[in-house]
Amino acid sequence: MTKQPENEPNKKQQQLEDFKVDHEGQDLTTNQGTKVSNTSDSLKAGERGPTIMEDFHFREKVTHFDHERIPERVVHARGFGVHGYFQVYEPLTDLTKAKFLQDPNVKTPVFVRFSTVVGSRGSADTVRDVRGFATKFYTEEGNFDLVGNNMPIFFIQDAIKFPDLVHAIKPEPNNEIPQASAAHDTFWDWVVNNQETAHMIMWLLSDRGIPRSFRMMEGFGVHTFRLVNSEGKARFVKFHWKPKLGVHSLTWDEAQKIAGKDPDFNRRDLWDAINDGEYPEFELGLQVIEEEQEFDFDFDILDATKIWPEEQVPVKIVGKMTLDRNQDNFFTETEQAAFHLGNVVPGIDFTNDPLLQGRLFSYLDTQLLRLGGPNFHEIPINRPIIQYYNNQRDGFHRMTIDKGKVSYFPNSIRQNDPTPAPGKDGGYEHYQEKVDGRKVRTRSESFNDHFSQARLFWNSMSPAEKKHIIKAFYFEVGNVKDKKIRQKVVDMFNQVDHDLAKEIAKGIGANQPTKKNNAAITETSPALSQENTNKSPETRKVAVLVDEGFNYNELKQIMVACEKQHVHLEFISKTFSPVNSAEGDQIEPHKSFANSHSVMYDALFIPGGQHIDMLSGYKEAKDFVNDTFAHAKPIGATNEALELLANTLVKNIAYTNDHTGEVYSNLGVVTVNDAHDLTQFNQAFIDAVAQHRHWMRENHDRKQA
Ligand code: HDD
Repeated sequence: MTKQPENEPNKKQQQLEDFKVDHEGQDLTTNQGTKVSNTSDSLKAGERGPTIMEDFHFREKVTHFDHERIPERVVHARGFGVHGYFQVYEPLTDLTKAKFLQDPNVKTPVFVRFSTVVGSRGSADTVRDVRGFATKFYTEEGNFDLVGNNMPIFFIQDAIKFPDLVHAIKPEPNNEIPQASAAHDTFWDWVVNNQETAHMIMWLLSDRGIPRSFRMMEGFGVHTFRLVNSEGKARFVKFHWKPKLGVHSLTWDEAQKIAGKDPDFNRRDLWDAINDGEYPEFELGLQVIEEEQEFDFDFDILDATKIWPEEQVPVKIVGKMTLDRNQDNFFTETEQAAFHLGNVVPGIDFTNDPLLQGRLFSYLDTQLLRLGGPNFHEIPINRPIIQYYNNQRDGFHRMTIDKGKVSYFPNSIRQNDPTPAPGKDGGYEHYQEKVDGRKVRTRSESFNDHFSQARLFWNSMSPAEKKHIIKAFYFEVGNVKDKKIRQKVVDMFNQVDHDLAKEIAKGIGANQPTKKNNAAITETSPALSQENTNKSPETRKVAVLVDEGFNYNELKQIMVACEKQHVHLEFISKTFSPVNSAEGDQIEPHKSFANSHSVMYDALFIPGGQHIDMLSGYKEAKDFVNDTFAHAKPIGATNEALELLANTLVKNIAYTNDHTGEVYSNLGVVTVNDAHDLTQFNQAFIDAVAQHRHWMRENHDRKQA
């Protein structure tokens, strides 16, 4: 990942500057600008008397407070926004006339809002859910919003089902339980009655449903869009965001624990990375299908429950987005951001995907309630970087002062201005797709295969990923009280894979399914497995356990090695008091055991030294090792620290204890004994960190330490 001081103001940032207010060094005033002499005592008739109506400051302050909240988003309520910019690698003139995709020197400002879907605004980040990945490009031709998710497909094929889906998946209406992730009885009842969900359920119950970081997940536009070039030639396209850091996830046990220990885990991670100058980068990828090839596939390219397997339709990487700036104010930026699929620029167009068509209605509609009227495009975060001109007027909170008496078209008083621009002058002209049909409430038969791609996904998973999916079924469906629904889940997924269904049945107390013909898919799509993702140690967080008498020489060596590769170390001790090494050097712990836990880190390192005697006596230190081990994360231990491992789960696998000074690395546990120069050890440990998880260890995590 490149580290670049790219904080130069871009056009969107310059525009936002005009709205920013710095309160430092200022006297307190009312909203009318009148200075206030006392804001802690209301105006009373006598020291112990009643508060009086005349207190305009009291009334203004409390009234404003009473009205501080707006409705949260009906879905994707919990989100976090960041700023950045996008640059195309080379002109895409052949594919599209969209201006922001022509010039590699142009940096188009973007605002990205990442979100969970089901939970309310105050819920936890690490629940099992789809993640929203919405990008607003502030282009010179107006705003383009790519409102996607971290999964390339969706639950349903037609937008008219969306209210049913959301009612089923949100907390059950009688008691608002469960919070934040999919409801149990209602959701699974809905799933078994809507078998088009099969493919999406496989994604949701896979590791993709619990990302390690917003920086480490893919983004997808999901629908099939159109790109249109200046000659009017159109092609079908799917948009992808590929994170430079690769796609990585938490384990389910971690995700649940983090939800309690640090509910802000994903937003904090993003905020910290940007503040530290480690700007997340995502490459934009395009899958393109020629119009003539529309019917060449064994799936319908307009069906949003289907991927275009990357092996069949390669993803062409065309540009990069860099997220380099945190917001100044959560409400005015993240909360007031309004995304809409209908925000497109010339050169980007729609298709007849019925899910896409319905979304085109919903996004504008929902903002009218959420943001209180039709002028939400004037809110700073939503404004395009170019001025808009039209005859729309008035409404709540209108801020633009439109001059003149004309607000209609056509007009002769102002010679028709503002005048519609033809396509050649940049006016948006919809692609003239020929359509002809009867009005019918039916679905195309080509949308009927719900299981082939669900099976392709299953086939493509590594053994560890398959195991995680099965366990996710145990948790999610195991919580369904209605046994009939549980049985129907088994029968439904029997159509994806018989062995999968047998495993599900075992875990949820359902009858074993009878063997049926599964979807006849034997292929795999390697791009679907996270095992094949980019692996790098950069920006990973390593917990280092220290106490009085640790070996500073060892710590120093690992600090230098990790810094070179952008791996972060955090020192954790019993308390926050400075800790002395045997050599007399002092370090300050970043965290104490009370405010840290292994689930907040990607790896663990324990340096040698006399401190091991003390650490061995702490339950928290042992828990750190055991949990890190159980979650298949790297563990490094040098010299005396090996003694600590002997009483933990690590003893279930082979690690060195001999005195040869040789580095030993087994299933992500990296150890060395009798070594002073740790060069070799450090490299082996950082390599283990780059691997992220050592899943084979999951076979060893049951035996008691
Ligand atoms: Fe949606 C928000 C993504 C289907 C109706 N959606 C919303 C957001 C994302 C998505 C990322 C949050 C935007 C933000 O950060 O403010 N939605 C998707 C994807 C879908 C999808 C990838 C399928 C491919 N959505 C979908 C359908 C409908 C909606 C079918 C309605 C028919 N979505 C909404 C909404 C929301 C929304 C109600 C709630 C808040 C908002 O729009 O601004 O209009």
